[in-house]
Amino acid sequence: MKLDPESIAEYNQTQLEGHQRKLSYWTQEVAKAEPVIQKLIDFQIAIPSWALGTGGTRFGRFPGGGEPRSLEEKIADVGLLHALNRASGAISLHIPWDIPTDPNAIRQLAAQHGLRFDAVNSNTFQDQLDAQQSYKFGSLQHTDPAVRRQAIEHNIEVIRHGVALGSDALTVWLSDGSCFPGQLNFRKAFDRTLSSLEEIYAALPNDWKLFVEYKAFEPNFYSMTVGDWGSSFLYANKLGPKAYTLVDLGHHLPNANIEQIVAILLHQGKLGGFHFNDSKYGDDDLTAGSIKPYQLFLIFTELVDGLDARGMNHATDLGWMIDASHNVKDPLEDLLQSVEAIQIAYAQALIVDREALEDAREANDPVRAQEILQDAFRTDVRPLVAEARRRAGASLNPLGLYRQLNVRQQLIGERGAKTVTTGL
Ligand code: RM4
Ligand code: MN
Ligand code: MN
Repeated sequence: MKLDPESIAEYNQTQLEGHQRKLSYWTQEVAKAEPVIQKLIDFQIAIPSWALGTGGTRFGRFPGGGEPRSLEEKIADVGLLHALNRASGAISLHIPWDIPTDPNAIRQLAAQHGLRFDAVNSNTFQDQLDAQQSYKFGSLQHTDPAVRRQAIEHNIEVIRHGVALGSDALTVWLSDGSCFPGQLNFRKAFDRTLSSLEEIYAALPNDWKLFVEYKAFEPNFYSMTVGDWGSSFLYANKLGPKAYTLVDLGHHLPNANIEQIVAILLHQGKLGGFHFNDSKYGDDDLTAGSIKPYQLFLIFTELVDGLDARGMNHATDLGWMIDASHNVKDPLEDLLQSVEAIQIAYAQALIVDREALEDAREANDPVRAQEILQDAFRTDVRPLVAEARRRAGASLNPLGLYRQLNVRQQLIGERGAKTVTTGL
């Protein structure tokens, strides 16, 4: 379904009075508010094509109905999100879950929805039906050169698809590792992975980036060959200037200080991209900001600080993407919530009094430093986020409009109640 711009305007009219009342505090803080609103308008968060359906767990899957059955319908869903919030202007494809058979037509369709193609993702963590070689014991690290060759060729193929779509980055997430002590020679696994990555890197177009994503555990439970930011950083450094580390929030061991990791990677010019989600335990892939909103804010505080220190453009110099899987929520509602949580954390990070914070740090005053951070975190920036949406032509309250229009019911009407989308 396509959202009629009229319905957004009508809905906003019904919300306008309340919105303006909440915004009135900020009208006195124009100098502070205006740049934040503009940054929010510019900031776009990519939606992964595999997050538009119900993921489920290894125990079961409970599809919700009206889920996209094709790449075209996935693009339509992201288009719908973008029409509602004007902040989801990009889509990220996973190959081979979503192979564009007619890239030009797909590109045009995306452009009609105001979408561009974000990083493309390779998949060497599953065996495809027609595959000659198996990834059971790894892909780029594999002891058998024939398996490594297949995985390298697949990544190069993914780059080709990305080029055809106008994407400019490849994300490599490897499930490679081992489940038992003794199973793997760590040094050989490292060297093989590096030389495989080198071949993929050599196939990158000049203006492309390669994102090396790490993950602490799962599906391998004893060791992961790219298991933490240190190893990802090492690969990225050895590969060269087009290679970067990608941080997925759910890929750390419990209590890891992600904001510090982000700060150092950015400081070293090696932070490339982000996968947003939230978790209580591990790679839970829950809605961003649903469990640890303060952590999300602290991460954004480091991001804004680090980006500014390097004179980088917040909106375009890093890859921003949601990486989530939905078990019990309507995926589109979940994604709307995630985008909003990210925008709120970003806006709060933008209003931190950096000069005062730096003074407090230099004076070794942790009390004042905490007050400054929490002052920003406890400020209700939602009117600013809503105002950015209104100015961009989006809904003042995307979730409210989504429910009012019964979008899911309409999608079920169009696509059926029993639909299963490709992906996780
Ligand atoms: C992995 C990782 C990757 C994502 C796959 C589907 O855990 O987060 O980024 O592509 O899941
Ligand atoms: Mn990820
Ligand atoms: Mn993950």
